Amino acid sequence: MLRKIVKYGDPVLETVCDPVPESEFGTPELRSLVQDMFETMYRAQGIGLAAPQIGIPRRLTVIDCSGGEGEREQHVLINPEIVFEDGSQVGEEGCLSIPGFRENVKRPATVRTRARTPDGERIEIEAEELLARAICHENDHLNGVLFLDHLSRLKRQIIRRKIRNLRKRGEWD
Ligand code: GNR
Ligand code: NI
Repeated sequence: MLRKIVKYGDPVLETVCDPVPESEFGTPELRSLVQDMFETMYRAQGIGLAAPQIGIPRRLTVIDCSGGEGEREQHVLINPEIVFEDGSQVGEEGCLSIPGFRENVKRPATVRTRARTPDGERIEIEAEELLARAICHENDHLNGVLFLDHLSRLKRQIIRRKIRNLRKRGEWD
């Protein structure tokens, strides 16, 4: 089922999300939520999606950076923690909840994340480049943090003003 992606301005995007409780691992409800998130992400041509972006304040993200060519490379990270970071990379970042805006953001070059799968298995993934960036971006969403929060005050103010104007013209939400 396709879900609606909430846009910047909705308070759910600035909420610290709650962990998925132990009792939900392995349930059909959790499995179908994950499927809905992939469907919604692929339809919107995103490389990641966090549950708060569909209005659900839970610590759950899906990622696929494979770019549509060849094999899909699906990652589901539930209650993730970043346990190691090293180096840095700067690259363009966007967000499905802030459509039309892209800015350079500094992120670690390498990250290691520890998380649970929908079945409750414990996994660890070490990532670099775009996958490392996506993991950081999605992890931020679970803490109510957006890529705008990594920009200079000036850049953030300019984007906020543009969004205010879009909203006035009824072109935002
Ligand atoms: O689709 C997305 N592209 C992207 C590009 C660079 C860094 C992070 C991302 S994630 C974003 C989808 C999204 O908003 N996920 O929360
Ligand atoms: Ni995002």
